[in-house]
Amino acid sequence: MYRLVSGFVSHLMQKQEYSVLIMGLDNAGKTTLLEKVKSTFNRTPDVDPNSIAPTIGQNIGRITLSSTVLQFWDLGGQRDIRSIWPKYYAECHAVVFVIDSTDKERIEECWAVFEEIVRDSRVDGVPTLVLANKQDCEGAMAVEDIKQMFNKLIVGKINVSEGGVLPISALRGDGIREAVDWLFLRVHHSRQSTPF
Ligand code: G3D
Repeated sequence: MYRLVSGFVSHLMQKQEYSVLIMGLDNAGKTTLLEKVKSTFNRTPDVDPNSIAPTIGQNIGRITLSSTVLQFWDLGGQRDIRSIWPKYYAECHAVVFVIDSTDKERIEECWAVFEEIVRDSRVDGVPTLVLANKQDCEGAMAVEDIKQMFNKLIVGKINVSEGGVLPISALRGDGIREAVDWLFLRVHHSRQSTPF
């Protein structure tokens, strides 16, 4: 009887884990985002942005929200590293694609890379959130313009069943809670809603 009850209790206490991939071009602000998510939700001190080095391989961060664990994977964005991204697709529950809103020169490359991700059948039905980062910078592309590009270039062409675009400043922390709330709500309804 004790075993039965303790088994039931530990089942109730068990946290469901979901995996979120953070992708985007190099310099988009992926690692800064991950560090800000960790410091916001784990109440750890902010990391000095100057100490953030380019990602070789991956950075991982976990946060716990009530009975849910979100595990974030910050995959490096340099061209030669992007080829490893697809290896993670089959196991992910959500995709975050970070855009440097100040980098108008690379916006086409950015959408091309994004399109390649969402065209992959392994991310079919996976909630996909585009974050228009660096909104604190003067001259940054407005989120409305980025949404329009998203609608024109992406929606309708490919199957993004659950997509969204939100403005953030990873450096200042603006919009971080809204972005995590968006993910939290959707991972539970994701195609691959079976947690790890
Ligand atoms: P990456 O992991 O996508 O390659 P990083 O990008 O997180 O390393 O960030 C690249 C640069 O952009 C860093 O500046 C970082 O401080 C800056 N950055 C990231 N997010 C923001 C933001 O929201 N606002 C502003 N103003 N800058 C941001 P450095 O100078 O270290 O290259």
